[in-house]
Amino acid sequence: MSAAPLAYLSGSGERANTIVPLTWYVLVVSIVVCIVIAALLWGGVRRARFADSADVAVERGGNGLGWIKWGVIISAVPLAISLIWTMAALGSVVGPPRRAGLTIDVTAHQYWWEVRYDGASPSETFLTANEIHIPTGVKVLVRLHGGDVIHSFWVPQLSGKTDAIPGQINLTWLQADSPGRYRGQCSEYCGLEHAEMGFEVVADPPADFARWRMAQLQTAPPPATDAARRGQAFVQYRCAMCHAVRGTLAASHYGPDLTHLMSRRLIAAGMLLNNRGNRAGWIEAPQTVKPGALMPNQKLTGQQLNDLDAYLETLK
Ligand code: HEC
Ligand SMILES: [Cu+2]
Repeated sequence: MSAAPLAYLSGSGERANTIVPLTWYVLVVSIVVCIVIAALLWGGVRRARFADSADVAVERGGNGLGWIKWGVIISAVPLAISLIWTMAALGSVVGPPRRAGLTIDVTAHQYWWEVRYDGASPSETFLTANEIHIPTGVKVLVRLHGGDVIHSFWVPQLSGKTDAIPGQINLTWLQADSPGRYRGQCSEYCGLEHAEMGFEVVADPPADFARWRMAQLQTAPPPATDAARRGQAFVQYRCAMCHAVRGTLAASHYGPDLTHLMSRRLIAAGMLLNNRGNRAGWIEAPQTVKPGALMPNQKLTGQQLNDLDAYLETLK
């Protein structure tokens, strides 16, 4: 498995720290309920088995109302606790932060995530995909857009789920206490590759985040070798109707922005490690790797693949 686990029983930020204890409470109560019910059932079955043989006439048993009364009282208490707790937890995490340190726009597409960082001017704006960088300790407002159908944005260790709906902007927020990679996942069925619509939130100390942001702002460097030059020409001719590489003629935002492809740990929305073999396999036959993804198989020659990768490797 190439990705960080989709852990949801531990939290790593203000929002998750509010939600996770509630998750544990409901989990423990559910387990206790299962055990108690199973024990009662087992007891009942045993008693029936050891009762006298079948030829004894069925008798009217005692009054069962006591069981019902106590059953209701005993279940009402943990249910009421979880109701009140849920409302309190929702109340404290649901609203957007009054003062967000950073605002980003995330658009959910079948089956990947577009991430947009806006700056004071258009030249400070850039796009990336499937890897959301945030500074630690900062409340990050995320504006969620639906690119095609309804998706849902979920990073269990940092926040609850929020839908991304076409034609509407939903707000959620992230805040990570400690640096790390936190796995996220689309959690609203959106089509064939819904299960492979993952992403990662990368929390870095603010200075590292600032460095990452500066690096992302750079346009792609001009290719330095013949192979890379051929690769770039090929990208502009074959991939440019769907992909952008800033600083070149490729400028479509139908698919992920490839300007800094090599800065990402994973490709194909959290599915594959970003290494040479996986990149080649993906570009050659995305429909084998991720059937239903909106990138057609490219049917390339070995030479074309080599040139392409020689170029893609310069996109740091
Ligand atoms: C018809 C549109 C289309 C064409 C043409 C296309 N792609 Fe894609 N590409 C996509 C889409 C959509 C995705 C996202 C797929 C997913 O993850 O579900 C993608 C994903 C990728 C990724 C993974 C990016 C990431 O960060 O996850 C790479 C690399 C890539 N394409 C390279 C190429 C190259 C190189 C070419 C040209 C040889 C090409 N693509 C042609 C639409 C296209
Ligand atoms: Cu989805």
